[in-house]
Amino acid sequence: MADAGLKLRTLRDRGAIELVSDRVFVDPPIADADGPYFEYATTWSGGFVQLDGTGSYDPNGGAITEYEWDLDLSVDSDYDGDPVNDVDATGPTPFELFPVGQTEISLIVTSEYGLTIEPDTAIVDVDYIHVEIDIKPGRYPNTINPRSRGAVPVAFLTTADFDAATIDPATITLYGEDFDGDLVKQRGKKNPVPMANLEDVDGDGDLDLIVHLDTQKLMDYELEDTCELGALTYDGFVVFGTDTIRIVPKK
Ligand SMILES: [Ca+2]
Ligand SMILES: [Ca+2]
Ligand SMILES: [Ca+2]
Ligand SMILES: [Ca+2]
Repeated sequence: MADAGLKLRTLRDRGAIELVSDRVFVDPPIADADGPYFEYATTWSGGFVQLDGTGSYDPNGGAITEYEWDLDLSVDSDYDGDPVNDVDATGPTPFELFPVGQTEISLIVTSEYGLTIEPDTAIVDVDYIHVEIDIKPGRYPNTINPRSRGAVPVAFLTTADFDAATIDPATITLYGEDFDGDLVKQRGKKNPVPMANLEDVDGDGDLDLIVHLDTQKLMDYELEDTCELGALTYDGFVVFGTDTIRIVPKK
């Protein structure tokens, strides 16, 4: 008996008994992945999103000691056969790159008393700023003569949700291409600037952006019936719009 009592005290002194009883009796911490998250893309492929797991808590008042995020529940990033158990990011507020589209993520947390039983999930949505564009403003169909040495005017329209003046004309390009504005005709020899100006092309009372695309540079690309154009806003977010074109005569 003396031996048993001594053993119990020794275990308690080493923390082993508290550890066992905590696992059995305390409530697990609650993970809060927050969300849904939405951000505009800053490249054609994605954008950075600030996650916030600080709503997670331990009902016993313990500190949260670990945050483990799986940043895509459809991707098995640690190659163990399970797509929902990855630790892709840690910490309460990771700032992470997500692809364009919707991604489901999850968070589990560990407190000084235990581990989340159910992970909390959230949706992360990254998208372009979708804009209305009008190739050859006010005219249809939007015919392009591939032998023309001139330019194709394109209007980026201002709407209730979007101010076309926020677009940097020096970045206008085709979908998937670098935002180097190479497509836009330049004016001025010494310090060339893109041919772009603000005017109300659709007569709705707000200023739209008109740019002039170099027809020959446009013809360097394999264009079909749809022209997909993009640009960056001055604060670095991707805008995207499409319009139909008809190339006549055919090359
Ligand atoms: Ca995963
Ligand atoms: Ca995995
Ligand atoms: Ca048109
Ligand atoms: Ca307008």
